[in-house]
Amino acid sequence: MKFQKICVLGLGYIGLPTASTFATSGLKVIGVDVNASIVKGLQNGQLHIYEPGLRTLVQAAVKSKRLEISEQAQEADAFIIAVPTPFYGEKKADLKYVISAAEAILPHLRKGNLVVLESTSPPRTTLDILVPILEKSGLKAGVDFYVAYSPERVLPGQILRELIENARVIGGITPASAQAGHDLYKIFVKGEIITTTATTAEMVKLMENTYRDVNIAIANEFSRLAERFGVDVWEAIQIANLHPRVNILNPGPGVGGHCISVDPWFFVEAAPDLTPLIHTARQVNDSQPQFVVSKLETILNGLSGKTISVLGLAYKPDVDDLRESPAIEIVHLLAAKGAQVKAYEPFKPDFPLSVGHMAKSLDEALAETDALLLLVGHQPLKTLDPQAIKTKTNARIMLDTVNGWDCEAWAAAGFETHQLGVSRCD
Ligand code: SAJ
Repeated sequence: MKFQKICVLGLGYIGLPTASTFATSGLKVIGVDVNASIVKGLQNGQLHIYEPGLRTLVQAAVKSKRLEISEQAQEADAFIIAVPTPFYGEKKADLKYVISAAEAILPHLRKGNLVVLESTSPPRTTLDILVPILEKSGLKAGVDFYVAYSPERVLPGQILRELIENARVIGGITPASAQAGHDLYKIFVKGEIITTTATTAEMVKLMENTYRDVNIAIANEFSRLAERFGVDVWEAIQIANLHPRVNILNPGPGVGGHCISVDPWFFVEAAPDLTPLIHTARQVNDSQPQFVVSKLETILNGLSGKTISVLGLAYKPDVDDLRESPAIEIVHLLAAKGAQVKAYEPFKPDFPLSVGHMAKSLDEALAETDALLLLVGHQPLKTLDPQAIKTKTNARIMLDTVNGWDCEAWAAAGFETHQLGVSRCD
């Protein structure tokens, strides 16, 4: 199948890089978002999200006139839906954006078109939700037009490279639909393109993130066991991983972001009777912030009235994304215990924290405090020199939850050192 013009619905972390990459690969692309201020900003070359290299790519695509930003969908050869599938209250998937994007395509759907869903979705969403909406056009899916599911699998911080280089899975509601999807993504994907059924592709996406979540949950549980048995979990994991068939991930203050902390719930919601392991792993990771706060409480002999310098708020190292961040939850738990929080996030120093104090600089966060709590292994935080830090703070206690600091060096600088997953760290 040949494509000249496509319409990408949803201009977030996935839709915007995808639309821009198709445009710079020679297609005419209509990038659609329902948020008027995002549309206006992008039309003027201003981005609402940060991803390395994205600004330059979008500006080049807009300047070439191959990427047009609009609030309205238009007729096109293919439509890509890349809207969020958030979670609400009871850990249930909210498909309202997928539904409204499909409805926005309806008036423009023509024979021979391809519709691709990229949003992470519960199993069977393409068949049971998307297809019935599109068939309200009077056209028959798989006969008059093609439908496929192709999940994004790119890592925030590496999106532009991974979009092109990663293997891509394309699941069609028919083999011809999968082939049409293959022909579309072949335009820029350099990694292998694997075609399969739509429901398989949906499951593959959820399985990848669930596998990672379960692996991190076991690492977090190992960190608790190591503390109980007087072992350094970081050393133990490193040694275990020398086994050729073992690859344990890292413990930490919890699992955040909008993917790994959310996607496993799609399985739990869809089949609660079949998912005790997945459910428990989610609970283990969700309780890790509480574990960190309890550890600090023990170290400080209570938290009430103490001032804690929280270093790092992002959901993972070297990104400015704070969505579902365990660090934010830790701030709330500390405040609930009566501690004063001074938080510092080098990648987003102006974040509007609802409790505690957001320090504009590291020096401000370090002054007048009782303990330093490292929650994110950002490069600028990992490389802090304890000898220099001790001149900026009156705190002499530190707790490192990400194996970011060298205990010996901090102890040599006069700090009482503590690490997650280690019974004694000096
Ligand atoms: N984390 C740990 N220990 C680790 C690794 C990660 O505690 O060893 C934590 C991080 O600090 C973070 C969370 O897990 O809070 C998730 O971070 P991540 O880097 O594992 O993953 P994401 O959410 O940034 O991106 C994932 C990726 N999925 C996989 O690696 C299987 C990415 O490829 C997906 O495209 C993305 O989810 C997505 O959009 O679904």
